[in-house]
Amino acid sequence: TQGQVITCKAAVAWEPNKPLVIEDVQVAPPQAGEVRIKILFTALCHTDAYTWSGKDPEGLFPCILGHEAAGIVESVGEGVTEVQPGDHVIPCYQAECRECKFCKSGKTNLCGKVRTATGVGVMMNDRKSRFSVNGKPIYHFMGTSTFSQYTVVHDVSVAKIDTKAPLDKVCLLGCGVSTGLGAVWNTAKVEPGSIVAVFGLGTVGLAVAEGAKAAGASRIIGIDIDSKKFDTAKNFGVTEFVNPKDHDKPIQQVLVDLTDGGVDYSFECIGNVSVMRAALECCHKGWGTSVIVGVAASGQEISTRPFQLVTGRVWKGTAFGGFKSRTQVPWLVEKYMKKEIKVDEYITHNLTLVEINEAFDLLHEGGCLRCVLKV
Ligand code: NAD
Ligand code: AHE
Ligand code: ZN
Repeated sequence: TQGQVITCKAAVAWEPNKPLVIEDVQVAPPQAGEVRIKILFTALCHTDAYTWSGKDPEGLFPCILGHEAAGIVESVGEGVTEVQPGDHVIPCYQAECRECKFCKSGKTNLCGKVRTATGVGVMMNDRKSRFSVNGKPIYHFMGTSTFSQYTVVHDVSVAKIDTKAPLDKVCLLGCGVSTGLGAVWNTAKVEPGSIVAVFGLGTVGLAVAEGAKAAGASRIIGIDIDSKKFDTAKNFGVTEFVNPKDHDKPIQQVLVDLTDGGVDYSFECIGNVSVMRAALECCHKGWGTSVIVGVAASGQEISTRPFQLVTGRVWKGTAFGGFKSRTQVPWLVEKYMKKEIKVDEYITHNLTLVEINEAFDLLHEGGCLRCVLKV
């Protein structure tokens, strides 16, 4: 198949909010600096649902969504040296070129090399898509497009992993689990003894709790409007549970009262701007740090009284938990193989690519953390 167009099945989002359609998609061969991957497993993340909903200002249609996956390299374009056909890989929506201003700064995991292309659904080389259906181009998504049996990505967006790692599990390290852990370890840098609040106990929030437990937090307070989340959350390290619906006071006040003045670290893992405000304002005066992880819809803005920052609270955000993708995803896979981090526990459902619309329905039900699709 090397150098040839591959026709395979992919789930195409033709329009926002309309059911995805399994199509025969033509996938062009990888050009210079590109890698064609046979995707074996992909999970669904809330961000896929967000873009599908039409609320993502970068959302373009028709497109192939999906960004939490694992697969095997099928072929590589000219000049690609770090991976070869047969390598097991995780596609990374957050690239790492190791050469750009961002990568060299030592201050961020963001990479500038291909971001202008991935934000508009094309490849960097010729600003075109490698996907088409009957000659009609289909946009890429996040530089990954994993809801397809084959995808083409930039070489700077491919993490090569241990061939012994189970791809049906480690696909989760392509987004949600890594993001939650990294938000705690890299962005907040939670210290032993800290009091931590986690808003939203989906996969990302639970991974925050797991990361906080590993970092030695003394109290991990989980906040969710769905009380059913608490039983599961205990297994990920949450020590106390607060449902805002059980209180008349604003939730930030409830937390300040519970913690003698506020928490040391808080994490917003929902994508709701009023919760982001509460997460900042429940932080302790003088040092409390709040990290925004959730993705909020187009047009939404955050606000608080500047006095909150004047008096020492710090507001931060994180993309992919601050992890350098190509370097650290293989390390996360190793940690999973050594049973130092959980992954299996986040998988509540397993379906196949053709059942993807049911999988999206599940994502909106409380009982689903991650649904892994066999592609
Ligand atoms: P999810 O839908 O599984 O989890 C969200 C949780 O929040 C649910 O348990 C829900 O009951 C709870 N919730 C909803 N409204 C609430 C409220 N008002 N107060 C308290 N709890 C509330 O989603 P997920 O897959 O875990 O993703 C969480 C967020 O993180 C999404 O916005 C996603 O787009 C974003 N995300 C960001 C990054 C990043 O790199 N920054 C990476 C992955 C996901
Ligand atoms: N296009 C969206 C941005 C969405 C966003 O913030 N994405 C996160 C990853 S979410 C994964 O589930 C991210 O990494 N952002 C950094 C980047 O460069 O995109 C919008 O709202 O505009
Ligand atoms: Zn995601």
